[in-house]
Amino acid sequence: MDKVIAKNPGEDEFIQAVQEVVEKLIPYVEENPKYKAHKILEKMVEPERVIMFRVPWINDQGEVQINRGFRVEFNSAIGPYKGGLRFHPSVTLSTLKFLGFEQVLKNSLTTLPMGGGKGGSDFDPKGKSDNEIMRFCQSFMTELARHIGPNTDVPAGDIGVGGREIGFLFGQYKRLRNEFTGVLTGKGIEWGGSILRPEATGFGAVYFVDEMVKTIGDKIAGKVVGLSGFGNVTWGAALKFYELGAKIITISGPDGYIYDPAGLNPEKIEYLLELRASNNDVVAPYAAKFGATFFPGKRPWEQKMDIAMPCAIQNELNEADAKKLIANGTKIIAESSNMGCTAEVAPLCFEAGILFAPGKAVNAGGVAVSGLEMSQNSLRFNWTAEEVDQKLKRIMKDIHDTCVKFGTIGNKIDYVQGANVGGFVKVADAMIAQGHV
Ligand code: 2IT
Repeated sequence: MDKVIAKNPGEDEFIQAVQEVVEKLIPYVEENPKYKAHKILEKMVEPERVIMFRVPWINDQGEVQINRGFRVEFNSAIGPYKGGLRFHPSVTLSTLKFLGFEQVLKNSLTTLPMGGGKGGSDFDPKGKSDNEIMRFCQSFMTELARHIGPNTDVPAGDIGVGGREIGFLFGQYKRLRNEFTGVLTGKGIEWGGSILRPEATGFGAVYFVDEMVKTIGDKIAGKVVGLSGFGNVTWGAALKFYELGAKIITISGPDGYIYDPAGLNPEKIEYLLELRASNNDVVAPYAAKFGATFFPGKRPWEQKMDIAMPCAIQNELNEADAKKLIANGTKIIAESSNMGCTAEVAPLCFEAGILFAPGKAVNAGGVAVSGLEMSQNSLRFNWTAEEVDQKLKRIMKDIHDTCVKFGTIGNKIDYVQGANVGGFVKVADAMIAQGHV
């Protein structure tokens, strides 16, 4: 860790992500000296390649704008680099290195042959017109195109990158290369996308939580659920929680959170899509429309809930929030955003005897269905919703089984240890088999 801190100065998020993983891996590596002999941990914390580039574009007023673009190609031991693109003003190299590092282990957990990577830009989509978004995406892809490909690196969406952006990015790649390939996932259904990819992260997270509640002899029906965010992940999770009979009482945005004691219903859940499409990054209008309460500048974790699921961004649930949740009787905290909780939260939950699961396990359904989209593109064939859903369920159950296998300590499950060790083994063994590269 001293070396990682010295080599990556100021990269707090990356250091946090590495620390959480390494703490859980060291005992395992000590028991299995081959990993130490091959310096696998030291290799894994160094990305295979980092690409950083200028993204110039012209706004609707005719002014030149300059953003910074990135792609971190972290690890290709078990497949092409795979992972999303994040467009958000908070994006730095540290953000994308933490996300890329997490993605390596997450993708390994899915059981599919995907390496790990992440990319994006500090571009802020808030308030931008469709034409501005298109010009930005075209400029971004003009550089990115030379580094990616269906057998090399396959990006997808993340915060700020949804179906519209993937469309603009795909169009520009196809125009530059004159190739119609599965170079991106999250494509529209009519042009190579997989059915259920938009729902997959949220659905997968709920399937995972369903496995978690079973371990305590309980079920999702009747549970009170607090979600944060109002984007793609929150939408998918809300749909599935509602279908399974849970009551969803909160959503949130950068402006504050909504408390809706009556619970979200399909009409309210569909309204999230409208809020997102407005490009304003606010949830306040929900309160006026549906007669709920808006708490400006606050986070949902002060409400009483059985299941808390952060679905927005990293470090959005901290130690004080977790203490409040535990005192209020919360039984499960399941990260659906990547590293949704600060470092103190997982150990606190373990001590208190409530279940905590990390993002790399809980939210892996998104990239898993991206993997299924890649398979369908290679087959030049489309699976039905039932086929994709069944495979997604199977994968989430497998990930849960892996967490139990590697994370059981006495009569408790340490999902953080289970996910980290379970994700690590396959990548580490592949790295050893492929020699010092
Ligand atoms: O964090 C994630 O796993 C994603 N944003 C999805 C990545 C993907 O390649 O589908």
